[in-house]
Amino acid sequence: MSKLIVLSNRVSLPNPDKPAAGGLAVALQDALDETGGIWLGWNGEQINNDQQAEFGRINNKNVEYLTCPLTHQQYEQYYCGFANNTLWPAMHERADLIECNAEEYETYQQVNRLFAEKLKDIAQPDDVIWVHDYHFFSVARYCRELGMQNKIGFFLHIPFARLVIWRQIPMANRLIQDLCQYDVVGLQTEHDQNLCMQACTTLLQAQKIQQYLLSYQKRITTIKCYPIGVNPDHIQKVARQYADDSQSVFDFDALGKQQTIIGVDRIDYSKGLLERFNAYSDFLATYPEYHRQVTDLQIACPCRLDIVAYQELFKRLKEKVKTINAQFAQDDWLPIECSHDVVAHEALMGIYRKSSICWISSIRDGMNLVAKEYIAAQDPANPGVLILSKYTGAAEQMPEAIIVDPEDPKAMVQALKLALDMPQEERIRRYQKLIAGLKAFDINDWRNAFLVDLRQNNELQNFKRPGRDTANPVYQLL
Ligand code: ADQ
Repeated sequence: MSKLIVLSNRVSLPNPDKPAAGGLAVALQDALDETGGIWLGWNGEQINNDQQAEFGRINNKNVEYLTCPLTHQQYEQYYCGFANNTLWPAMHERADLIECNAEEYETYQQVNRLFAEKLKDIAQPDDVIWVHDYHFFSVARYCRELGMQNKIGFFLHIPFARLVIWRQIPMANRLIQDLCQYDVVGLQTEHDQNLCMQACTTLLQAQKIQQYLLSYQKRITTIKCYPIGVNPDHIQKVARQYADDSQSVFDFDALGKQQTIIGVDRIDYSKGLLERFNAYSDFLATYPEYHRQVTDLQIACPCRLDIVAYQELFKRLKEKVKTINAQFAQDDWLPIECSHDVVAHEALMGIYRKSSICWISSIRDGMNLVAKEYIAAQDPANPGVLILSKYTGAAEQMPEAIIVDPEDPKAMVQALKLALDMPQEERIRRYQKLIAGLKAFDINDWRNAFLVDLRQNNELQNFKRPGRDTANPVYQLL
């Protein structure tokens, strides 16, 4: 059987000394383990610009992990620059934060080429390559230039930008052309799938030949949504085990009979953390009868702190928490408890189970796995309530959550009130639909659906394009 090669910016190394890996890392490791495989990417370290990057190798079971450092310049211009200061804000509708710089784009291309060259070194002709996320729009182009005919798939974990945003990026056409060098481009939602198809047909005049198929130059690319999921059975089991974890970052016993709201986010402007804290503050001001009856528990991990927008957000967030606590705290009650720690996956599942409400307020979000993890972790007999931003990919699949517009402060306050007051019967009714949805398409289904389409794309490449030979049997199936 051909092996699977995964490329992602960061590689999740199996490490018994670190907090347990989340569902995505486990699902990819399982897929690699099944067929034998390689996971390739950056090791998180930096070297001097004049040093030569060398790949390190770790073997675990059937999987080989190949990682290398980036030079300081690559880190600044590829990672902090074009990936996170151009593409990330573009995809998350923050046109005001897009910085577009030709030199950073060149370095982004250089890093994409570097990983393509490594792929060329390690891949056999029948190996299947799965590239992850916005750091690597152009890898397939370089692989093709190096003569590789392998099946190469791309999954975008974040939203796809609208045309009006792409038009603000001078190198948009080039990037979309590069995307068409993949055999399968996977998106999180139908909405993203449509935006991606539209960008290809409008910017490149590529031809849509069937619901999911695009023809551009000599290649047929599948453009299709594969909504990422979680492993609900596993989460249910560990959440039960860890619900009474005495090592938890929050002391639930000390909170007594209070209701609790959990929020788990990287500190990123796409997550709407300030909008949520503002709404919580409005709620406490409007409904004083809830003081001492509810506590907001926030796990907010800082990230990308070498980027100014992230440093500023972290600062503003800490100030906001301080202000709300100073305004409303009473002797034995703190309205917000906030932790900036990385929490082990199992412990986090236990925290979800103990929390009455999970409040997700992203301004834009590819999927939002926290929403799915929270539901999977609930006690079926007494489940909590999910408040979910309409701007998450998860909202497309979880309509039984309380769906809210995080940019509408009044709607946010009312959503919280509704969640706090929701009777048990109604919570159970919503939970049953939500958990059935999670089980119907879990993380393994996501991975398998993508890989099946990627492997099958083989047959599509051989069929003749419309207008030439419509008698071709494969064409007639389309
Ligand atoms: P993220 O933006 O990181 O992911 P999300 O989908 O919520 O967002 O995933 C975060 C994951 O990290 C969850 O599994 C969560 O449990 C975990 N996590 C968060 N904070 C943590 C902490 N402090 N300690 C331990 N674990 C923590 C990107 C996209 C999303 C998309 C995912 C997956 O931005 O839209 O859903 O990829 O495709």
